[in-house]
This record gives sequence, structure tokens and C-alpha cells, in this order.
Amino acid sequence: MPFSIDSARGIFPNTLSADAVPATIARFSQLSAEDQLALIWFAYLEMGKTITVAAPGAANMQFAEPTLNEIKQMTPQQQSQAMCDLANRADTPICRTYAVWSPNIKLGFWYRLGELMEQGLIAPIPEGYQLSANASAVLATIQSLESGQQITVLRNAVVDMGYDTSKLGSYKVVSEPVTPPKDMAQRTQVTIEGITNTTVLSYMNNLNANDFDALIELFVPDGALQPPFRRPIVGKEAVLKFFREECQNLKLIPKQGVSEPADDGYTQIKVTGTVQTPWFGAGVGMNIAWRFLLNPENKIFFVAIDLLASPKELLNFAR
Ligand code: 45D
Repeated sequence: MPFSIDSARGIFPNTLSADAVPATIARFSQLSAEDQLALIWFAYLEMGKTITVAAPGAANMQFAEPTLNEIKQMTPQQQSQAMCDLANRADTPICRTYAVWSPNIKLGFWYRLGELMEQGLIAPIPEGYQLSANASAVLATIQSLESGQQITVLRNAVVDMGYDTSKLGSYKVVSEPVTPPKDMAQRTQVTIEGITNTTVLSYMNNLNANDFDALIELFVPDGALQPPFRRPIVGKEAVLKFFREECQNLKLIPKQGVSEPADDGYTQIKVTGTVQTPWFGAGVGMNIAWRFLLNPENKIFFVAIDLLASPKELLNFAR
């Protein structure tokens, strides 16, 4: 075996990812729960002036609805406490319920809470709340980021809330139902300047069509996928689970790439372009690199998805 997952992670080492995202999240997680909630509130309000977030679909909301109703019944003080508990990752029934939701259900839950706070139906962030100096500095950093990085920080903050799943023992993730893949007639085909490799093109086209069953067949059995700022997800079963839970309705717009031979008959391919999330549609294009390592049979041994540090990185194919 020429490559290990670990060595594969190092292909195209000059790729510059948006380190500001994990750095900001690390600073954010040090803040008090009150500061965290107020900070997200201010950041979200500010972002709302330039980009609109789409309302989550009913399929997303059905799992959060009972918890939202429970919170609506509480006194304002209990409501604030429930939200602080989530930020504190406390051990409460609501934090345990929240912990096993897929990212989209967590985001839908907060989307709805935000609306209810705005309507005064749930305890709002107190008017005139003064952020601590540290929290103000984190907010200023978030505001200085490009929009793709801002929404990634917000998403990570939301995903990290709730009870720590590593303390739960065995559990089953609650995620929205998987929708059927797009009709063949409705599918679009990407073109990538510099790339004719059929596996890479099929990867993009199948993911854009939500055709996860076809997509996963492009991988070797012990292949791996590394999402932005995460450890590789290893093995077809785990990768397929990830696709079904977290990758519906993405729009991948790859633009250019390079392909070159690697050791032992493998091929390494780097592609750059943008990705849109269903939450923000064309309003936010995240600058992304895909780094593929294909085996001699043209199957995916490894692919890393990186959120790039800046648009300039889209043109960086140095190795
Ligand atoms: O605490 O090739 C309030 C993979 C205040 C798959 C609030 C991929 C209080 C393979 C405002 C109410 C997936 C890896 C909170 C490609 C409070 C592949 C609410 C990449 C929390 C390309 C806040 C996909 C709210 C990518 C409602 C890169 C915040 C996808 C809402 C990236 C924030 C998707 C939302 C991202 C953020 C989505 C909706 C970054 C969504 C972000």
C-alpha cells in the first residue's frame, strides 16, 4: 500500500485553507454563554443586511418542533436559561435531544428561535447587552471575514452546542429524510478547465444530483473524505452516512484543476471553484479546493475539501 490516509492528507501541501475559521471558533468557545448568544445574535443581524438565509423546509423542522414548543411554554427566564444551557453544553434533556440532531436540524432550530426572539415570543437578547471586550473582539473578527467564512463560523458554533455526544455512549443521529436523487433529465454536467478525469467529473455531478448511491461507488472500500476543518471520514459506509446526513442540495461549481501522476500508479488532482449551500443559495459562494487521490483503477482513495483562505487561492496550483 503506497499511500496511507495520513500521507494522502498531505497532497498539494501549498493549499492555503481559511485558518481564521478554526481560530475564531476557538476564541468564541472561550466566551461565556451569555456573550456567545449575544455575539451570534449581533453577527446574524449584521449579516442579514447583506445576505438572506432561506427558511428551512418542513422536513427539517419536524424534529425540532417538539423542543421549540417546549421552550415556547417556558417563562422568559427559563427560555434564556435553556439557550445558555445549549451554549454551555450542559447535561439537560434539551441539550441531549439537540446533541443528536444533524447540523441542518440544529440550524433550523436556531433559525426558528431567532424568528421567535425577533417577534418577542421568546426571551430576546436584552436590549443594550454589553459584550465583554473579548467578545467584541471576536465579533469584529467575524465581521472582517468574507461571507463564506462567516457562515462557516456560525455553522460550527451551532453544531458544537448541546450535550457532548462523546459522553452519550451509542446514539443514532436524527437527520432530515433523504430526498430521491434528481431525475436524469434535470441533471446538469460540470466542466472543469484542465480536467477530463471521469471519476472527478462524476463526483461533482452525482453530488449535485443528490445521487449518493452512485457517488459512493466512486470510492474504494476503505476510501476517505475529509470535510473542511475535520478529520477524515473513513470507509464507504461512514462516508455514505455523512453524504445522507450533511450533503443534500449542495451546489458544486468547480472551475479549474490540475492532474498529475503520483507514486505507484496513483493520480492526484486538485480542483478549485465555489460551493453554494441551500441555506444561502447563490448569495454566498464559498471558495473551495478539492484534493483527490485516485488509485490506479481510477477510484477515490482520498478526497479533502478545503475552505480556502481567499479568492486568490482559487488560482493556486503550486505543489
Ligand atoms: O446562539 O465535495 C441566534 C462537503 C442568536 C461534501 C442564533 C462539501 C443566538 C463533499 C441568531 C438566534 C459537505 C464536505 C444562535 C463538498 C444563537 C464536498 C442563530 C462542502 C445560534 C463541497 C443563528 C460543503 C443561525 C460546504 C440561525 C463547504 C445561524 C458546505 C445560521 C458549507 C447559520 C455549508 C447557517 C455552510 C449557516 C452552511 C444557516 C457553511 C450555514 C452554513
